[in-house]
Amino acid sequence: MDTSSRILCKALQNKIMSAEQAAALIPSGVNVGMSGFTGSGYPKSVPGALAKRIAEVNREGQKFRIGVWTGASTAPELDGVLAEADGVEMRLPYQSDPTCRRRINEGRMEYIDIHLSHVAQFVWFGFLGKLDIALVEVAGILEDGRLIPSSSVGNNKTWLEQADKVILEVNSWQSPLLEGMHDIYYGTQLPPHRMPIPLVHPEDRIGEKYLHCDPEKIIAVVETHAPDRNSPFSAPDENSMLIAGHILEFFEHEVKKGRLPKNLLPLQSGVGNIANAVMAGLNNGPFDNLTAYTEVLQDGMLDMLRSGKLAMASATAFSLSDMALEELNRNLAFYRDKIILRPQEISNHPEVIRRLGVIAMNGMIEADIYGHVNSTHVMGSSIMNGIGGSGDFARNAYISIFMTPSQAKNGKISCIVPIASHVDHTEHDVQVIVTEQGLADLRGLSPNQRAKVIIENCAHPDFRPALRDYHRRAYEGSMGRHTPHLLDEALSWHQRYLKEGQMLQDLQEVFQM
Ligand code: 0RQ
Repeated sequence: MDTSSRILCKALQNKIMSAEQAAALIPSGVNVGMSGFTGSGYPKSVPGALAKRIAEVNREGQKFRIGVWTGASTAPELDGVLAEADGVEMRLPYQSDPTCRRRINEGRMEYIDIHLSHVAQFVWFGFLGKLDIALVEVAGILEDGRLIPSSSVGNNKTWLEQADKVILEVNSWQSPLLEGMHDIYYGTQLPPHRMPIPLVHPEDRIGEKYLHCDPEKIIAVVETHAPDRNSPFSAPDENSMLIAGHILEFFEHEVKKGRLPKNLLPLQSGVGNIANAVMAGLNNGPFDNLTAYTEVLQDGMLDMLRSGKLAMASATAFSLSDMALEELNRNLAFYRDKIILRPQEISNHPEVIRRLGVIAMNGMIEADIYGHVNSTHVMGSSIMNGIGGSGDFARNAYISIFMTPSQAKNGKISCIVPIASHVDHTEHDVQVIVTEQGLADLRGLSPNQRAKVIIENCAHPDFRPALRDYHRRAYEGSMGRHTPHLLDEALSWHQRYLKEGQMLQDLQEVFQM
């Protein structure tokens, strides 16, 4: 397809230029708000051209660095190349790129890990400093200058409104049928003028189909034809299927008790193996007419839309494997009226999540025996990805579920620990913990009651005796018995791993230290 047919606005046609020319308009020291959310809708060509320029300047001994703000994680063509060129001074609000992770853990890149729903308002409030340039992928530009959003919305509305200058990438690889799938809400105000978000069902449309941008701010338009990053799909492993089984059993129990309706409540699910296994379980399970109010739409949800189990899904981005992406694009006419893509401040909005009664299901690194959850840091200090949207959903959900295999690193590390080495979700935001061993329903339990259920239902049998022994001795020996701890000993649990040579090597492999 002729790429220029995507740029219908005459006034912008003389701004069309190459990625290299557009990258030359980005100086050192600026903050750039880029599109992109879990590998979809990120700019495909300007970051690469910019990274080349940065690497050249840095080789000459100068320091060329920018701030990179996005929706969430992106792809090697954005995070990877810029990190490799050592061109990122500050990264926010979420990443999952190996090179980026290494730079952050080496102390060579600053990183602020932020609740995804907070980013837009933090920029509006000015908490993060000035946003100089927006670099946003779109699927097309209408005659009147309105923009057809791409396969993710993320923070694009805010970037386009707040940045002084705008660079657009128009990607003709994105299906033209994306037009009309988005719902961009322009009604958010700052306090004290803020009004309720008028969204009461996941399928409600409260905004517009297009993004707006002042044409005067647009300094470059770059044409691209490149696919989104695909997350490789691996068939669910045994542990994931066991975890999914426990969750389905729990849902059936809750329906019987009258605490969940027969079609459950809107589902939020993280990405990855376990999330896909839960969706596969639901696809073959007894619940019909389900809905999703989530951040990312992954393979499992697409299968459920196809089978009809899932009536509709609201998200801010796609996060699909190769195969699923092909299926989506081939049959977009079928999917388009069942999917709504919104800005992440709405997909992750605490008010809406609370109102809808979302069931939140997220992965974790470890949980402690009292129910505090660590989603982000290995051994308390090395960042893995970030909190992402897990906090937006966990705190405000009707039921907040965290899931992990009971052990990591071939059974050397227990994911149930005496004290979490870093806390992202406190005991107050965690209602259910699930491992392949079983499910701990923590609702209505005190810390000591929770400890018993978590150890007996979720910890691996190899680690249960040590955890029971710790809890018993802490109860006997600590100053207070409400949440008993022997702090020196609790913290040395993680320290012990780091002292074992092989263990340290295993972890170094993960973090490429
Ligand atoms: O490393 O692959 O080298 O073995 O961590 O662990 O079990 O594959 O799990 O991919 O689901 O990721 C919390 C990171 C889990 C993710 C986290 C090692 C383990 C493995 C990955 P290897 P798994 P997952 C929606 C919501 C925060 C953001 C979020 C995450 C690697 O779910 O980033 O929820 N969550 N967003 O071996 C040492 C432990 C370990 C450990 C696991 N206790 N100690 N290493 N690992 N547990 C999406 C968005 O917000 C965009």
